[in-house]
Amino acid sequence: MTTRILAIVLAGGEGKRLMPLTADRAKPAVPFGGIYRLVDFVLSNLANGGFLRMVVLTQYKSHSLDRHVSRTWRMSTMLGNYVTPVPAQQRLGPRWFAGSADALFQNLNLIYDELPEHCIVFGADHIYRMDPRQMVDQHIDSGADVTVAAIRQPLSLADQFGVIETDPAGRRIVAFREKPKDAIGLPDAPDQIYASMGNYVFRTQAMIDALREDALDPSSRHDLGGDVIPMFVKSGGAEVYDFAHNLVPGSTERDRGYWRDVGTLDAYYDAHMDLVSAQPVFNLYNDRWPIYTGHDPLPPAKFVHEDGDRVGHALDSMVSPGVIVSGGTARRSILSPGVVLHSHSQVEDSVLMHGVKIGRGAVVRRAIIDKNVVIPDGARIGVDADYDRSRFAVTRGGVVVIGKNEIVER
Ligand code: ADQ
Repeated sequence: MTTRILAIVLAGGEGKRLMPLTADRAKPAVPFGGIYRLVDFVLSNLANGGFLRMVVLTQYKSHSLDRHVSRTWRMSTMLGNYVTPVPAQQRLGPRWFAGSADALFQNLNLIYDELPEHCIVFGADHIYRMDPRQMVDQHIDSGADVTVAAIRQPLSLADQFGVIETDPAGRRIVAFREKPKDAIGLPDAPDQIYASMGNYVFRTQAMIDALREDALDPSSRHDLGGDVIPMFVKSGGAEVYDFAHNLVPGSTERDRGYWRDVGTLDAYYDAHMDLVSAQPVFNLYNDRWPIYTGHDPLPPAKFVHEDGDRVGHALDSMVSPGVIVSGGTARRSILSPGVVLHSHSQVEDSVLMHGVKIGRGAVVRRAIIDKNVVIPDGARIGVDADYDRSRFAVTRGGVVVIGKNEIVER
């Protein structure tokens, strides 16, 4: 089955709402959970499902994304398998992709090369486990032109998603509105909507026809959700795949159906907090459906005493290789590779990215700190809201965010 299917991962999103984390990297390259990058989740889902021919369409600030994908996702080509990052090549003129549909249109040559019967087109910005085989099976059995994966979400978030209405049987899509401001709830749950996950399976010829038609339309924004999926809805060829039915090998009832769109800094932060609780709602410890990644060879994490009475320790936290907790304390936090906590430092409810150094006696609470930032001895972050707001980005939810090259003064 898999030889007739090409997987295309849309990884060109700019991720403006994740600034400053996307100041010099593409959104799918944003680190997550200490050792991963966002793109690892979709690629792992596809690889675990046996879809081993993948192209990753990149665009904005794609250097670290390209490097990560080519280094980590190198596969044996002997069996015809590959994961290839494809940068925007301006094949159709001196312009970048206008939107996700234009990104596909400009890369139709990849499809003509492979001649797959169906194309999986998945986004790269989500934290979840999904067995894509179950969606593909439904798509092939139903004969739909496109199948759209969907999940229930709160009505209050309707303007961030493609909102789907189905026929009474719950399969055929009768309306698809991209980010509506006036959505109403579902008949059986007035505070919920049925949201597109931005994951699609297309019959290839139907996709090519729709993309060509869209390309000729001067009023189109060339967006899959905004322009192309509604075309399929009109012709009656769009079906929904209900993510609630997806069962991933090794998953528990508790983490079944977990899916987070980490489009905003608060959502990104919350998804991390989902990882660190003692009974995490998203469990990374499932060796039947591993999330693959790659990082530098580093020694194991180390916890050391300093000053006699200070014992370096971490509780309800994820601690990556290369971390040294030297007489400091971490609680409910993510410590990425190479993080160092010096004596008497306290880190709570925080996400520390690669190589962050926390100075002696410093306090860090409810913060996201990007790569290699040095927090000086005695500094206090997340303690005094006015101080934080005068110096750093602070999210609506009150999380302090310190970008990659910011200098933090004491
Ligand atoms: P958004 O995420 O807002 O909504 P978009 O910004 O187009 O839509 O991103 C979709 C995916 O395509 C992301 O993975 C992004 O990285 C990628 N992408 C965006 N522009 C691209 C480009 N020019 N080239 C290559 N890749 C690009 C979408 C759907 C909604 C759905 C939500 C679910 O449009 O209907 O509800 O995803 O999160």
